[in-house]
Amino acid sequence: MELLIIDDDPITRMALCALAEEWGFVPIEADNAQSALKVLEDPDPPHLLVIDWSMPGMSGPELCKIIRARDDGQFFYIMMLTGREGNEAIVEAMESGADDFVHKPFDYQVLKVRLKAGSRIVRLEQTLNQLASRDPLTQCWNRRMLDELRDNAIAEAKRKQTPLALMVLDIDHFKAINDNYGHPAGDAAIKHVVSVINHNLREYDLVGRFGGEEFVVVLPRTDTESAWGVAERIRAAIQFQPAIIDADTKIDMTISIGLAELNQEEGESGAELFDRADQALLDAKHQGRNRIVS
Ligand code: GH3
Ligand code: MG
Ligand code: MG
Ligand code: MG
Repeated sequence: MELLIIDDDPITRMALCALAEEWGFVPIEADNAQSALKVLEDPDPPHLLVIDWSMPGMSGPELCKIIRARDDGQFFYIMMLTGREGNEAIVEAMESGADDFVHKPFDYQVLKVRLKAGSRIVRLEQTLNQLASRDPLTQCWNRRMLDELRDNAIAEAKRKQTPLALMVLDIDHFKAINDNYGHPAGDAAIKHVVSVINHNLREYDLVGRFGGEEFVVVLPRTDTESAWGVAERIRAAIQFQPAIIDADTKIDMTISIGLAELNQEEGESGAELFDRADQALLDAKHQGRNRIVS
């Protein structure tokens, strides 16, 4: 686990880095609050932090407050280090948002066990986050999370005046696949579809599992024409690459796709955009399946 060490004193920083490595952490250094905040801007930042109290520029407690004021859902476990004595310092540190507190000069063993305790909490939080946001079968976003990410992407599209497209994909006659091959093979077929979808997307596209065999894909910075190209690649890949279940079982499948581009002029909401794509999916089913409708 990464450990971000924020301290203006190079000797302390070096000592903390050496110890962190010895204790199995991956240390990252910052010599002031500003550069620490830069490190924390990373989309996948360190979640365990050791912060010195007195630093030129911004102090440890001030930095804590700024980190706690973030509203991006990232979790941070903060350990404050200080030479200050007494309960008042503990109260101030923890009121500013620190989770724990160790006096300087610190006892190695005490710091070690407290950082281990912190890393357990970080791991627990990561597990909870995973369970709350991912679909357990396919690991793509669950419905709740995709709705939230979809609405964030739409807000950004409106801000930047960039297009955004949404597709709803549904496996054709999936009931027959379950009936013919059994439920576990059906599950494997669902995973195959997600892997094909993922192969055809960019890093910032979003994939969610909405129902049993229904998926939603959000394509930021994409208009109808480009989205159609993506949809067609996915549709064709599903049709021509059967799901390989085992040495003697291959399942041929097709999918239908409904596609809609965000209507910026009408100030369309995420739910309205989804409804239009879902309606297009219904049309695709009625028109005979294995096709795209927008
Ligand atoms: P259509 O072409 O109209 O979409 O037909 P369909 O049979 O795919 O449609 P329907 O939505 O009626 O059937 C979906 C089936 O998916 C019914 C349900 O038993 C099955 N299913 C839902 N969730 C899962 C799952 O997690 N695993 C498996 N194996 N099957 C699932
Ligand atoms: Mg200092
Ligand atoms: Mg279906
Ligand atoms: Mg369905």
